Amino acid sequence: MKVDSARFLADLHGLRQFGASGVGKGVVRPAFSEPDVAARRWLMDRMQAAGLSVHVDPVGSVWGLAEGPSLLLGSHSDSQPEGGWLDGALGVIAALEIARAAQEAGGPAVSVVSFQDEEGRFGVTTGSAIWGGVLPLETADALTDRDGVRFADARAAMADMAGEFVDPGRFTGFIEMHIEQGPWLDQAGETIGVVTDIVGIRDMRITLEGEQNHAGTTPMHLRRDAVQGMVEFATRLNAALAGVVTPETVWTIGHVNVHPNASSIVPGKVTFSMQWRDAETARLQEMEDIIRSLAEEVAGARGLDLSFGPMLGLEPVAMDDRLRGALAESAERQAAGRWREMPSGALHDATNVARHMPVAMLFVPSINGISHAFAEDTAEADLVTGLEVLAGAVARLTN
Ligand code: HGY
Ligand code: MN
Ligand code: MN
Repeated sequence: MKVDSARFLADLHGLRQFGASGVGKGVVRPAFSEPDVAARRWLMDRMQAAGLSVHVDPVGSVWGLAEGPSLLLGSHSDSQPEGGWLDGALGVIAALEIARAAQEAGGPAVSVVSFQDEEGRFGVTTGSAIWGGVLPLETADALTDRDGVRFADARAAMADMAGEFVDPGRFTGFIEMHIEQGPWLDQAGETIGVVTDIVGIRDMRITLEGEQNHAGTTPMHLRRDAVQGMVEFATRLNAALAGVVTPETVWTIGHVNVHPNASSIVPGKVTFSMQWRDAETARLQEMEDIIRSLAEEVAGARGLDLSFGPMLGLEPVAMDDRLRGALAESAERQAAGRWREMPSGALHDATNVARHMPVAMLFVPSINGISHAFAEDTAEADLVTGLEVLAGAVARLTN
Protein backbone atom coordinates (compact mmCIF):
# COMPACT_ATOMS: atom_id res chain seq x y z
CA MET A 1 0.00 0.00 0.00
CA LYS A 2 1.48 3.36 -1.03
CA VAL A 3 -0.23 6.61 0.00
CA ASP A 4 -0.10 9.62 -2.34
CA SER A 5 0.55 12.79 -0.35
CA ALA A 6 -0.23 15.14 -3.27
CA ARG A 7 -3.63 13.49 -3.79
CA PHE A 8 -4.28 13.63 -0.03
CA LEU A 9 -3.51 17.38 0.12
CA ALA A 10 -5.60 18.05 -3.00
CA ASP A 11 -8.61 16.33 -1.42
CA LEU A 12 -8.08 18.20 1.84
CA HIS A 13 -8.18 21.50 -0.04
CA GLY A 14 -11.15 20.19 -2.04
CA LEU A 15 -13.16 19.65 1.13
CA ARG A 16 -12.19 23.15 2.34
CA GLN A 17 -14.14 24.71 -0.55
CA PHE A 18 -17.42 23.68 1.12
CA GLY A 19 -18.36 26.50 3.45
CA ALA A 20 -15.10 28.42 2.88
CA SER A 21 -15.37 31.46 5.14
CA GLY A 22 -13.24 33.77 3.04
CA VAL A 23 -11.04 34.44 6.08
CA GLY A 24 -7.77 32.52 5.80
CA LYS A 25 -8.50 28.83 5.35
CA GLY A 26 -11.48 28.93 7.72
CA VAL A 27 -14.78 27.15 7.15
CA VAL A 28 -18.41 27.58 8.25
CA ARG A 29 -19.90 24.11 7.86
CA PRO A 30 -22.09 23.21 10.84
CA ALA A 31 -23.88 19.86 10.82
CA PHE A 32 -26.75 19.65 8.29
CA SER A 33 -26.10 23.15 6.92
CA GLU A 34 -26.19 23.35 3.14
CA PRO A 35 -22.37 23.30 2.82
CA ASP A 36 -22.14 20.36 5.23
CA VAL A 37 -24.60 18.27 3.22
CA ALA A 38 -22.87 19.27 -0.05
CA ALA A 39 -19.50 18.29 1.45
CA ARG A 40 -20.93 14.93 2.49
CA ARG A 41 -22.21 14.32 -1.05
CA TRP A 42 -18.76 15.18 -2.42
CA LEU A 43 -17.18 12.83 0.07
CA MET A 44 -19.54 10.03 -0.97
CA ASP A 45 -18.40 10.50 -4.59
CA ARG A 46 -14.76 10.36 -3.52
CA MET A 47 -15.40 7.20 -1.49
CA GLN A 48 -17.14 5.54 -4.39
CA ALA A 49 -14.33 6.48 -6.78
CA ALA A 50 -11.91 4.92 -4.29
CA GLY A 51 -13.73 1.59 -4.62
CA LEU A 52 -15.59 1.73 -1.30
CA SER A 53 -19.25 0.97 -0.85
CA VAL A 54 -21.01 4.17 0.25
CA HIS A 55 -23.58 4.31 3.03
CA VAL A 56 -25.36 7.06 4.99
CA ASP A 57 -26.82 6.21 8.38
CA PRO A 58 -30.06 7.66 9.85
CA VAL A 59 -28.23 10.52 11.59
CA GLY A 60 -26.18 11.69 8.59
CA SER A 61 -22.85 9.97 9.27
CA VAL A 62 -21.25 8.97 5.95
CA TRP A 63 -19.46 5.64 5.55
CA GLY A 64 -17.18 4.21 2.87
CA LEU A 65 -17.10 0.49 3.52
CA ALA A 66 -14.48 -2.03 2.45
CA GLU A 67 -15.54 -5.63 1.94
CA GLY A 68 -15.28 -8.04 4.86
CA PRO A 69 -13.89 -7.30 8.31
CA SER A 70 -11.98 -4.01 8.14
CA LEU A 71 -10.09 -1.44 10.15
CA LEU A 72 -12.11 1.77 10.44
CA LEU A 73 -10.46 5.19 10.04
CA GLY A 74 -12.05 8.64 10.06
CA SER A 75 -13.37 11.58 12.04
CA HIS A 76 -15.96 14.26 11.15
CA SER A 77 -16.49 16.81 8.36
CA ASP A 78 -18.91 19.21 10.09
CA SER A 79 -17.39 22.35 11.66
CA GLN A 80 -17.96 24.76 14.50
CA PRO A 81 -19.99 27.91 13.65
CA GLU A 82 -16.55 29.42 12.99
CA GLY A 83 -14.12 26.62 12.34
CA GLY A 84 -10.80 25.70 10.82
CA TRP A 85 -10.22 23.62 7.71
CA LEU A 86 -8.55 20.69 9.48
CA ASP A 87 -10.63 19.97 12.58
CA GLY A 88 -12.22 16.65 11.64
CA ALA A 89 -11.55 17.05 7.92
CA LEU A 90 -7.95 15.90 8.34
CA GLY A 91 -8.94 12.55 9.85
CA VAL A 92 -11.57 11.94 7.19
CA ILE A 93 -9.33 12.75 4.22
CA ALA A 94 -6.35 10.82 5.65
CA ALA A 95 -8.74 7.86 6.03
CA LEU A 96 -9.93 8.29 2.45
CA GLU A 97 -6.37 8.34 1.09
CA ILE A 98 -5.31 5.25 3.05
CA ALA A 99 -8.46 3.32 2.10
CA ARG A 100 -7.95 4.30 -1.55
CA ALA A 101 -4.30 3.27 -1.50
CA ALA A 102 -5.31 -0.01 0.13
CA GLN A 103 -7.93 -0.65 -2.57
CA GLU A 104 -5.31 0.02 -5.25
CA ALA A 105 -2.90 -2.40 -3.62
CA GLY A 106 -5.53 -5.13 -3.17
CA GLY A 107 -5.58 -4.77 0.64
CA PRO A 108 -5.72 -4.41 3.58
CA ALA A 109 -9.45 -3.78 4.14
CA VAL A 110 -9.83 -0.20 5.39
CA SER A 111 -13.19 1.57 5.82
CA VAL A 112 -13.82 5.30 6.25
CA VAL A 113 -16.32 7.30 8.30
CA SER A 114 -17.29 10.94 8.61
CA PHE A 115 -19.47 11.18 11.71
CA GLN A 116 -22.20 13.81 11.84
CA ASP A 117 -22.38 16.71 14.29
CA GLU A 118 -19.18 15.97 16.15
CA GLU A 119 -19.01 19.69 16.82
CA GLY A 120 -22.16 19.63 18.89
CA ARG A 121 -24.64 21.85 17.11
CA PHE A 122 -27.19 19.68 18.93
CA GLY A 123 -25.33 17.61 21.50
CA VAL A 124 -21.77 16.54 22.21
CA THR A 125 -20.31 14.45 19.34
CA THR A 126 -23.91 13.66 18.42
CA GLY A 127 -23.55 11.26 15.44
CA SER A 128 -20.96 8.98 17.01
CA ALA A 129 -22.63 9.22 20.43
CA ILE A 130 -25.81 7.78 18.92
CA TRP A 131 -23.92 5.07 17.00
CA GLY A 132 -21.89 4.24 20.10
CA GLY A 133 -25.03 3.76 22.18
CA VAL A 134 -24.08 6.64 24.48
CA LEU A 135 -27.04 8.80 23.40
CA PRO A 136 -30.43 7.21 22.59
CA LEU A 137 -31.80 8.34 19.22
CA GLU A 138 -35.10 9.43 20.81
CA THR A 139 -33.23 11.62 23.29
CA ALA A 140 -31.11 13.10 20.50
CA ASP A 141 -34.16 13.84 18.39
CA ALA A 142 -35.52 16.13 21.11
CA LEU A 143 -32.28 18.13 21.43
CA THR A 144 -32.31 21.64 19.98
CA ASP A 145 -29.59 23.88 18.60
CA ARG A 146 -29.09 27.41 19.90
CA ASP A 147 -31.84 28.69 17.59
CA GLY A 148 -34.35 26.10 18.74
CA VAL A 149 -34.11 23.78 15.68
CA ARG A 150 -34.70 20.15 16.67
CA PHE A 151 -32.19 17.43 15.76
CA ALA A 152 -35.08 15.35 14.42
CA ASP A 153 -35.94 18.09 11.93
CA ALA A 154 -32.33 18.81 10.98
CA ARG A 155 -31.54 15.20 10.13
CA ALA A 156 -34.50 15.15 7.78
CA ALA A 157 -32.22 17.17 5.42
CA MET A 158 -30.36 13.92 4.67
CA ALA A 159 -33.27 11.50 5.00
CA ASP A 160 -33.39 10.88 1.24
CA MET A 161 -29.88 9.33 1.41
CA ALA A 162 -30.22 7.48 4.70
CA GLY A 163 -30.17 3.72 5.27
CA GLU A 164 -29.72 1.68 8.44
CA PHE A 165 -27.08 2.08 11.15
CA VAL A 166 -23.85 0.29 10.23
CA ASP A 167 -23.09 -2.91 12.17
CA PRO A 168 -20.07 -2.17 14.40
CA GLY A 169 -19.20 -5.88 14.31
CA ARG A 170 -17.71 -5.49 10.84
CA PHE A 171 -14.80 -3.38 12.18
CA THR A 172 -11.71 -4.64 13.99
CA GLY A 173 -10.72 -1.25 15.45
CA PHE A 174 -10.81 2.51 14.88
CA ILE A 175 -8.01 5.05 14.48
CA GLU A 176 -8.72 8.78 14.31
CA MET A 177 -6.09 11.23 13.11
CA HIS A 178 -6.66 14.83 14.23
CA ILE A 179 -4.93 18.13 14.75
CA GLU A 180 -3.82 18.66 18.34
CA GLN A 181 -5.80 21.91 18.82
CA GLY A 182 -3.49 22.88 21.66
CA PRO A 183 0.00 24.36 21.96
CA TRP A 184 2.23 21.49 23.15
CA LEU A 185 3.56 19.91 19.92
CA ASP A 186 4.00 23.28 18.22
CA GLN A 187 5.86 24.76 21.18
CA ALA A 188 8.17 21.74 21.40
CA GLY A 189 8.83 21.65 17.64
CA GLU A 190 7.49 18.07 17.50
CA THR A 191 5.47 16.48 14.69
CA ILE A 192 3.35 13.66 16.13
CA GLY A 193 1.34 13.08 19.30
CA VAL A 194 0.20 9.54 20.12
CA VAL A 195 -2.85 9.93 22.34
CA THR A 196 -3.00 8.14 25.70
CA ASP A 197 -6.49 9.20 26.92
CA ILE A 198 -9.35 11.51 25.97
CA VAL A 199 -10.80 13.69 28.74
CA GLY A 200 -14.43 13.60 29.88
CA ILE A 201 -16.95 16.40 29.43
CA ARG A 202 -20.18 17.74 30.87
CA ASP A 203 -22.31 20.26 29.01
CA MET A 204 -25.68 21.82 29.86
CA ARG A 205 -27.67 25.00 29.45
CA ILE A 206 -28.63 27.15 32.42
CA THR A 207 -31.60 29.52 32.25
CA LEU A 208 -32.29 32.40 34.65
CA GLU A 209 -35.62 34.18 34.40
CA GLY A 210 -36.43 37.46 36.08
CA GLU A 211 -38.74 40.28 35.04
CA GLN A 212 -38.54 42.15 31.75
CA ASN A 213 -39.06 45.87 32.31
CA HIS A 214 -38.20 49.42 31.21
CA ALA A 215 -34.48 50.23 31.55
CA GLY A 216 -35.13 53.91 32.28
CA THR A 217 -37.89 53.77 34.83
CA THR A 218 -37.27 50.60 36.84
CA PRO A 219 -35.27 51.43 40.02
CA MET A 220 -32.27 49.23 40.61
CA HIS A 221 -33.58 47.77 43.85
CA LEU A 222 -36.80 46.60 42.16
CA ARG A 223 -35.16 44.85 39.24
CA ARG A 224 -34.98 41.11 38.68
CA ASP A 225 -32.30 41.31 35.99
CA ALA A 226 -31.38 37.93 34.49
CA VAL A 227 -28.06 39.15 33.04
CA GLN A 228 -26.96 40.54 36.40
CA GLY A 229 -27.61 37.07 37.81
CA MET A 230 -25.57 35.36 35.11
CA VAL A 231 -22.70 37.79 35.56
CA GLU A 232 -22.63 37.18 39.31
CA PHE A 233 -22.66 33.41 38.72
CA ALA A 234 -19.82 33.66 36.19
CA THR A 235 -17.79 35.95 38.44
CA ARG A 236 -18.04 33.66 41.45
CA LEU A 237 -17.57 30.43 39.51
CA ASN A 238 -13.75 30.27 39.44
CA ALA A 239 -13.44 30.75 43.19
CA ALA A 240 -16.21 28.22 43.82
CA LEU A 241 -14.40 25.57 41.76
CA ALA A 242 -10.90 26.38 43.04
CA GLY A 243 -10.89 23.68 45.71
CA VAL A 244 -11.59 20.76 43.37
CA VAL A 245 -10.00 21.54 40.01
CA THR A 246 -6.47 20.76 38.74
CA PRO A 247 -4.36 22.89 36.36
CA GLU A 248 -5.68 20.68 33.51
CA THR A 249 -9.38 21.13 34.35
CA VAL A 250 -11.23 23.58 32.07
CA TRP A 251 -14.66 25.21 32.12
CA THR A 252 -16.36 27.55 29.66
CA ILE A 253 -19.43 29.73 29.25
CA GLY A 254 -19.26 29.98 25.46
CA HIS A 255 -22.77 30.89 24.38
CA VAL A 256 -25.18 33.41 25.89
CA ASN A 257 -28.70 34.10 24.72
CA VAL A 258 -30.20 37.23 26.27
CA HIS A 259 -33.89 37.99 25.96
CA PRO A 260 -34.97 40.30 24.48
CA ASN A 261 -31.39 41.54 23.97
CA ALA A 262 -32.12 45.27 23.70
CA SER A 263 -30.32 48.25 25.24
CA SER A 264 -33.39 49.78 26.84
CA ILE A 265 -34.94 46.68 28.34
CA VAL A 266 -34.02 45.09 31.67
CA PRO A 267 -33.31 41.55 30.44
CA GLY A 268 -36.01 39.15 31.57
CA LYS A 269 -34.28 35.96 30.62
CA VAL A 270 -30.85 34.57 29.88
CA THR A 271 -29.86 31.11 28.74
CA PHE A 272 -26.18 30.25 28.67
CA SER A 273 -24.01 27.21 28.03
CA MET A 274 -22.01 25.75 30.90
CA GLN A 275 -19.36 23.22 29.89
CA TRP A 276 -16.56 21.62 31.88
CA ARG A 277 -13.92 18.98 31.15
CA ASP A 278 -11.57 16.86 33.21
CA ALA A 279 -9.76 13.52 33.05
CA GLU A 280 -11.69 12.11 36.06
CA THR A 281 -15.36 11.27 36.29
CA ALA A 282 -15.46 11.93 40.05
CA ARG A 283 -14.16 15.47 39.58
CA LEU A 284 -16.68 16.14 36.82
CA GLN A 285 -19.39 15.18 39.31
CA GLU A 286 -18.00 17.36 42.09
CA MET A 287 -17.90 20.28 39.69
CA GLU A 288 -21.51 19.63 38.72
CA ASP A 289 -22.58 19.79 42.35
CA ILE A 290 -20.76 23.10 42.83
CA ILE A 291 -22.14 24.59 39.61
CA ARG A 292 -25.71 23.66 40.46
CA SER A 293 -25.55 24.94 44.02
CA LEU A 294 -23.87 28.23 43.04
CA ALA A 295 -26.58 28.81 40.41
CA GLU A 296 -29.25 28.07 43.03
CA GLU A 297 -27.67 30.45 45.52
CA VAL A 298 -27.39 33.32 43.02
CA ALA A 299 -30.90 32.80 41.64
CA GLY A 300 -32.39 32.58 45.14
CA ALA A 301 -30.74 35.78 46.35
CA ARG A 302 -31.88 37.71 43.29
CA GLY A 303 -35.42 36.34 43.01
CA LEU A 304 -34.71 34.68 39.68
CA ASP A 305 -36.24 31.44 38.46
CA LEU A 306 -33.60 28.86 37.63
CA SER A 307 -33.77 25.88 35.28
CA PHE A 308 -31.20 23.45 33.92
CA GLY A 309 -31.33 21.89 30.44
CA PRO A 310 -30.48 18.25 29.68
CA MET A 311 -27.07 17.18 30.99
CA LEU A 312 -24.88 15.89 28.17
CA GLY A 313 -21.65 14.14 28.93
CA LEU A 314 -18.96 11.72 27.91
CA GLU A 315 -16.68 9.81 30.24
CA PRO A 316 -12.86 9.88 29.99
CA VAL A 317 -11.54 7.06 27.77
CA ALA A 318 -8.13 5.36 27.54
CA MET A 319 -6.73 4.37 24.15
CA ASP A 320 -6.20 0.71 23.27
CA ASP A 321 -2.65 -0.54 23.98
CA ARG A 322 -2.22 -2.51 20.76
CA LEU A 323 -3.43 0.23 18.40
CA ARG A 324 -1.55 2.86 20.36
CA GLY A 325 1.60 0.73 20.23
CA ALA A 326 1.33 0.46 16.44
CA LEU A 327 1.08 4.26 16.21
CA ALA A 328 4.06 4.69 18.53
CA GLU A 329 6.21 2.28 16.49
CA SER A 330 5.20 4.00 13.29
CA ALA A 331 5.89 7.45 14.79
CA GLU A 332 9.33 6.30 15.93
CA ARG A 333 10.09 5.16 12.40
CA GLN A 334 8.77 8.24 10.57
CA ALA A 335 9.57 10.93 13.13
CA ALA A 336 12.22 9.63 15.53
CA GLY A 337 12.79 12.13 18.33
CA ARG A 338 9.92 14.30 17.14
CA TRP A 339 6.92 12.64 18.74
CA ARG A 340 5.44 12.20 22.20
CA GLU A 341 2.61 10.49 24.03
CA MET A 342 -0.02 12.92 25.30
CA PRO A 343 -3.62 13.16 26.52
CA SER A 344 -6.36 14.83 24.45
CA GLY A 345 -8.11 17.80 26.04
CA ALA A 346 -10.51 18.02 23.09
CA LEU A 347 -13.36 15.56 22.63
CA HIS A 348 -13.36 13.21 19.67
CA ASP A 349 -15.61 10.65 18.02
CA ALA A 350 -13.12 7.99 19.17
CA THR A 351 -14.59 8.34 22.68
CA ASN A 352 -17.91 6.94 21.47
CA VAL A 353 -16.47 4.41 19.04
CA ALA A 354 -14.59 2.93 22.04
CA ARG A 355 -17.94 1.52 23.19
CA HIS A 356 -17.79 -0.89 20.25
CA MET A 357 -14.10 -1.64 19.54
CA PRO A 358 -10.48 -0.79 20.37
CA VAL A 359 -9.64 2.81 19.44
CA ALA A 360 -6.54 5.00 19.17
CA MET A 361 -5.67 8.50 17.99
CA LEU A 362 -2.73 10.48 16.66
CA PHE A 363 -2.19 14.23 16.54
CA VAL A 364 -0.23 16.61 14.34
CA PRO A 365 0.66 20.12 15.59
CA SER A 366 -1.63 23.14 15.45
CA ILE A 367 0.28 26.30 14.56
CA ASN A 368 0.26 28.56 17.65
CA GLY A 369 -2.10 26.05 19.25
CA ILE A 370 -5.14 27.66 17.57
CA SER A 371 -8.33 25.79 16.66
CA HIS A 372 -12.11 26.40 16.63
CA ALA A 373 -11.14 29.60 14.80
CA PHE A 374 -10.54 30.58 11.18
CA ALA A 375 -6.81 30.94 11.93
CA GLU A 376 -6.41 27.18 12.56
CA ASP A 377 -3.61 25.67 10.46
CA THR A 378 -0.86 23.03 10.33
CA ALA A 379 2.33 22.93 8.21
CA GLU A 380 1.83 20.75 5.11
CA ALA A 381 4.93 18.73 5.97
CA ASP A 382 3.33 17.82 9.32
CA LEU A 383 0.05 16.84 7.66
CA VAL A 384 1.96 14.50 5.36
CA THR A 385 4.03 13.01 8.19
CA GLY A 386 0.78 12.35 10.06
CA LEU A 387 -0.64 10.55 7.03
CA GLU A 388 2.49 8.42 6.74
CA VAL A 389 2.51 7.55 10.44
CA LEU A 390 -1.12 6.49 10.24
CA ALA A 391 -0.50 4.44 7.08
CA GLY A 392 2.47 2.78 8.77
CA ALA A 393 0.34 1.88 11.80
CA VAL A 394 -2.40 0.45 9.56
CA ALA A 395 0.19 -1.69 7.75
CA ARG A 396 1.55 -2.99 11.10
CA LEU A 397 -1.92 -3.84 12.40
CA THR A 398 -3.09 -5.62 9.26
CA ASN A 399 0.02 -7.66 8.47
O1 HGY B 1 -15.32 20.46 21.60
C1 HGY B 1 -14.58 19.53 21.27
O2 HGY B 1 -13.66 19.12 21.97
C2 HGY B 1 -14.74 18.93 19.93
O3 HGY B 1 -13.96 19.67 19.04
N1 HGY B 1 -16.06 18.90 19.49
MN1 MN C 1 -12.66 17.56 15.70
MN1 MN D 1 -13.79 20.68 16.99
